[in-house]
Amino acid sequence: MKKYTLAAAAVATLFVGSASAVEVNLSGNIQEVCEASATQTSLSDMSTTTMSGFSFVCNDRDGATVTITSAEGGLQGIDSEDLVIPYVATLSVGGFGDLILDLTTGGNTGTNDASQSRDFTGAQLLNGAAATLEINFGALTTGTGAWAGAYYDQLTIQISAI
Ligand SMILES: [Ca+2]
Ligand SMILES: [Ca+2]
Repeated sequence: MKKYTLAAAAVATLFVGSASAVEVNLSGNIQEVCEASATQTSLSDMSTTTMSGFSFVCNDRDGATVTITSAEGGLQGIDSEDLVIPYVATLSVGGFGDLILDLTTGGNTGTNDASQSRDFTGAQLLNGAAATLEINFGALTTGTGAWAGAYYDQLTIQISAI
């Protein structure tokens, strides 16, 4: 008699057990960060110099393009539009390759907004890459052939997600 009672209780449990569920949706966004920064932003003695302290970070999976642009296409005389002392700017990014802006090809004539670009992969830039910028005037400022006066140029170094 006792055995029969136990079996009945087990069957009853099977029929009353129902199920229910809720779904929890998880989502979120990671903001795109594509930034260039520098700790030193001026050079005023016309010496061939390697400037450190540049860095680039970009979390776009496709990578990014880094562009360096010279406003005057050389170190321009303050009272002589487009008459320049040429130089070469070399941006070395994280050991992944050099971006070279060679402003010597036009001789002493500078073309405004001369620029050069190079692509870097997302993996190269995801955690940030340190960079150096070398400005190389060669022998042009130490020999003869450059007029006296003040000279200036402005380099813009830009990073853009691809
Ligand atoms: Ca100019
Ligand atoms: Ca992209």
